[in-house]
Amino acid sequence: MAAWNQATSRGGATACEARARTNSASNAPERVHSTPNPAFRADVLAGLSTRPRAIPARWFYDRRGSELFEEITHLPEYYLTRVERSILVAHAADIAELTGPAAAVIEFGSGSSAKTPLLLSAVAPSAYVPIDISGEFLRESAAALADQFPELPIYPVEGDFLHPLELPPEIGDAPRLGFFPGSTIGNMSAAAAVDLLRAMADTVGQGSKLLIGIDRIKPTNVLIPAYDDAQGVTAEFNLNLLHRINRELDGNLPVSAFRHVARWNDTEARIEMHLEATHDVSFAIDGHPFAISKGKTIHTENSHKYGPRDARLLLRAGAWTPVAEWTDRDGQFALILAEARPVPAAP
Ligand code: AVJ
Repeated sequence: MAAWNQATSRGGATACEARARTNSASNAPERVHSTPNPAFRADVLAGLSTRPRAIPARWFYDRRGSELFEEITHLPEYYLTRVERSILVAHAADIAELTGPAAAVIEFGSGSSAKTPLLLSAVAPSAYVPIDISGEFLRESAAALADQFPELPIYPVEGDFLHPLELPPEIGDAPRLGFFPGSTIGNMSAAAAVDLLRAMADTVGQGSKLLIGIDRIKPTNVLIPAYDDAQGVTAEFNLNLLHRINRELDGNLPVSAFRHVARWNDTEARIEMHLEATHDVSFAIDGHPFAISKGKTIHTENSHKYGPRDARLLLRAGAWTPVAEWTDRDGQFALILAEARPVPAAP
């Protein structure tokens, strides 16, 4: 572990826009699976009309997509989840020492993985606040965690954490520990990541901490298979986006005419996923006609990777001061603890 410097300042709470709705774990109805989502429709129609064609990666995660992603996390080639979890296990005591007891753990994205219980067991929090845009996932993961941690107060917040959110007043003035595992930040451009980090700092407030998982740059013979596995699960995950368009947006995309492509973009330091047309295709979505020629792609995901200094620079740009960092023995993945501190104007 490397600890650069530690401060104990705790600042005032947040001034937030009220974009969130807090609710208890069991009071909302199940979302109907195929409810037309106007934002999805708009992103798909716009994304297929611009060049290069691109659809935001967040639309991967319908029910089927989330199942496939869960399957990806168990693949031998997909080291990220396994390695991040091993870092959490190996350094749980160090993390707990630096974060202190009785913090309110604020998770950005509701923790369906095994990582959340690991953190909660390690830091003995006073409350757990999962934030997710999907009320359905939120309720499911909150219910699962409530079984495992019957004494822990859980206050789910349904909302978009890209914007500052109001935290549940029940957490009081407990110190706040943000948790953003999985290198999800890698899906964003550097500019969008900085905006997100600043929104997170606004949500949790000055003096709060953030434990964030960030995947590292590494050789392509490791990176490419992680995003193009031998069993074809990642290909299915990528192609599910086209199935989802057909299911939810009244599309007739010929899914079998597309193939999954994962490539390393060295200048941008990212893995890109694309869906490439294997021959000329034409189709319609909700009555809008489209054509894609053979060899052209729909860009579906970026997964940015960061060297040690890159990651710390990103955090600083996003108003977070790195405090400590843990990696696995091969330096494949980093867990970084940072603190929201005002950036001095000079020098
Ligand atoms: C959940 C965004 C971290 O980029 O590694 C996995 C998603 N895409 N395989 C990643 C993903 C293809 C994943 N994140």
